[in-house]
Amino acid sequence: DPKSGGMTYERYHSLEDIYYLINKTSQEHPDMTKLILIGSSFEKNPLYLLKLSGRRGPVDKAMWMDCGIHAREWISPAFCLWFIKYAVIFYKENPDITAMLDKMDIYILPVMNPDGYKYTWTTNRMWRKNRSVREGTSCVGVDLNRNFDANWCTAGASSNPCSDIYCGQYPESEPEVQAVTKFLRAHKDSIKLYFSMHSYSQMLLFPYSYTHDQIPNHSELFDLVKEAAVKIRRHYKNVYHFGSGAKTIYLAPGGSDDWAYDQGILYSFTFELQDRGRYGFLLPPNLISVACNEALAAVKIISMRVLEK
Ligand code: ING
Ligand code: ZN
Repeated sequence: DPKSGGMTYERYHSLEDIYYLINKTSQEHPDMTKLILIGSSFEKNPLYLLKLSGRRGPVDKAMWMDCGIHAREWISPAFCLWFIKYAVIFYKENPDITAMLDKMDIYILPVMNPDGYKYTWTTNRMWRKNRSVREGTSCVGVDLNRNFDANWCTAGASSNPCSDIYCGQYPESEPEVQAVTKFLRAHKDSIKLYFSMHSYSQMLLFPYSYTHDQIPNHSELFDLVKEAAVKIRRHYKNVYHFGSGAKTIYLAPGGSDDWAYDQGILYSFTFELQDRGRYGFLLPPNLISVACNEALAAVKIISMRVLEK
């Protein structure tokens, strides 16, 4: 249990602290980690990816996880940091994380939207989008989870730059989305699993969100998220809803998991972490550990099942 493993991540961290922490982790564990710069944000903040690997030779499988697409969803970057810390502490201690790191590389992007995240710390705690500006409007920001090239800007997104679900001027117009899609395209043969972490509402979602149509392996993914939700319910007494995005939450085009799925990453998920609305985006720090532990349990179950296939 990470609580007994010296996890001191029960607080939220500023962007500067997050850069410091992932840099420190990579220096303390050079045998298991590699820091990769995949691009930079609109305001030129770096987009650092941490690659986690077991102490073994090269493997041909990989998993991707991004956090912090949306600025105000603070539990999401907290989860990526929690996962990184858990992996380096419990590799060779916990059988699941050991199997995961022995069989695949894990790429983690702790903050996909650094400009927005910074803005929630300094100016507006409820900011969602990135901070890009363009000519012709005084409104700022694009919803990065509407900017992927997946049925872009149809029902469930907005072409109004002032909207919180603004899709941008064209698909992949945003540097943060460009950096991620470039990396995923270059590694899509090895990446078998895609996870995107959001909050709130406690849901385990999979494609599609851009249409009510079912994906070909719908029942397989349904069984995976169901097993994860049952585990969370038993172990943590918390209810997570599950299913395809369009049916479970709402119609939303241009999302990252739908795009990843259509690129051929057939195990693609979006998690909505705690809570169900009591605190919403303002989840208090004392709830970070349970929120992260239950999400970790879900990531483990799903990825272990996929590795068995
Ligand atoms: N929810 C997601 C959003 O971007 C989602 C839901 C999931 C959309 C998958 C598209 C694809 O609206 C939050 N809380 O951001
Ligand atoms: Zn979100």
